[in-house]
Amino acid sequence: PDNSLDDRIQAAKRKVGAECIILGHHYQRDEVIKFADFRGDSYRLAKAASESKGRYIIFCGVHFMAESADVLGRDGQVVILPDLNAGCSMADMAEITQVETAWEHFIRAGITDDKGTGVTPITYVNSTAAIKAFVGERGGLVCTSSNASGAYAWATARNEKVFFLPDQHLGRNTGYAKGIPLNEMVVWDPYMLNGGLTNDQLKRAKVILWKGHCSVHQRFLPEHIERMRADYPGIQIVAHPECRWEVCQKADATGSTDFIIKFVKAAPKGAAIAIGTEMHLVHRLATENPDKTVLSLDDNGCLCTTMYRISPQHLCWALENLVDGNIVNQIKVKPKVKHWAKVALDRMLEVR
Ligand code: CIZ
Ligand code: SF4
Repeated sequence: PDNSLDDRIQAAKRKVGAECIILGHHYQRDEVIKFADFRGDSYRLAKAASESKGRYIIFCGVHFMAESADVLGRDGQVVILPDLNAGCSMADMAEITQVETAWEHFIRAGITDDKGTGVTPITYVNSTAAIKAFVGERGGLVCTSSNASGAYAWATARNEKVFFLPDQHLGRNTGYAKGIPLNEMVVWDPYMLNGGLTNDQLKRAKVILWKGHCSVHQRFLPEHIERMRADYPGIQIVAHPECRWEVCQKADATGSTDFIIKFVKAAPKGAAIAIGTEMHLVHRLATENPDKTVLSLDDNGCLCTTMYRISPQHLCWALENLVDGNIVNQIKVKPKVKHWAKVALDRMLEVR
């Protein structure tokens, strides 16, 4: 291993000083997250970005998170994503033009209008800034996995119907927890004519889910839980709500990455816990809690390959460039998109 890299990162960080804050998502590798001034789930990181005083934010996470930081940051603040290839396969499952097509169809079907009377759109934070803006302009809001329940309450106070993007699992799990039966939720498939739904189905539905998912979390299956319970009697299962409904139903608890961390910390000495989320967080929790048995729900461990793209080399490169006065990989949301995306994100920060 190249141990000089750590020294270079530390030296560059010292040189840029308080002007630069490094944010790290829980799914980052240990070699990267150890340099973060602040770690969190996407809600806490968005909040940290909105409150940050420094001129530069280096975002060790994925593209949509850096976009949100740019939208929420002060004027003149610069957001840097160390590797531009760090995207999110779930966010890529909803394109703004597809969302516009869906909404135009909703208008034709008579369930809403241009302003969102009739349907409140909610987008999970794992989506492009353009979609956040679309939602904000139609009276909707952004949610994260830690405030999805509050976002549903906010949305249904406005309209009975919710359009949830782009994660069908988070949308279904949250709607169900709010008392909406599965048969009152339909799935809009952007690759099918009219989303694959009849007007009657659209009219009767309380929730219209976008057909998107996280390829990492969707790999956890109910069979994994059954096997864990057989192998480790008394084991506690905690799953991220991006997991399938069948998995979340069988788990003992579900919640965001911040929730999962608290869950493991609060468990008594000697407890066994299996976790359905990205493997870097699971491994870190296992190391930090040697008095407990912390396992991945799937023995193979599920890796988010795009989070993994942020390497110490990329972080070093971004920092050393800053020392030289160069800004690399700046993430800049267009001013027109920024306005309504901020409306939707501000609503997210107000809802708990
Ligand atoms: O991208 C994810 O899976 C996120 C945002 C997880 C979390 O709970 O922070
Ligand atoms: Fe996207 Fe899934 Fe990776 Fe989160 S874990 S960044 S939802 S691909």
